[in-house]
Amino acid sequence: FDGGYQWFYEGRNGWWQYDERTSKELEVSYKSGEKTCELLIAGFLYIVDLENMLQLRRNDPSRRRRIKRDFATVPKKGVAGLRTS
Ligand code: V3L
Repeated sequence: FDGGYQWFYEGRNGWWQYDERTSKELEVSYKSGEKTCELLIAGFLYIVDLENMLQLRRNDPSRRRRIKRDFATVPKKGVAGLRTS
């Protein structure tokens, strides 16, 4: 991954890393200068707003989470809901 960066979404008290496939999608969109990116996660469509760094459920935008692109080495809860350590 470019410069050791990864993508994260916010959990209750920490950050989850996106799964590898989704991270790659986000990175491509980000690098192309796209303002949004559509993701299919566990059967739900989400919009990622890359300008405001938010993930929103497409059919219920009140379900929103902050996201960040950060060093792969920062503390995290796990990957895509799977706890590490
Ligand atoms: N990747 C994987 N699962 C996701 C993602 C994503 N990008 N976005 C939402 N979900 P919502 P704590 C999260 C899951 O935003 O204890 C974590 O992965 C989301 O899972 O309302 O709060 C954990 O599994 C949630 O289960 O649409 O840190 C879980 O929350 C569900 O989709 C608990 O994490 C609805 O999220």
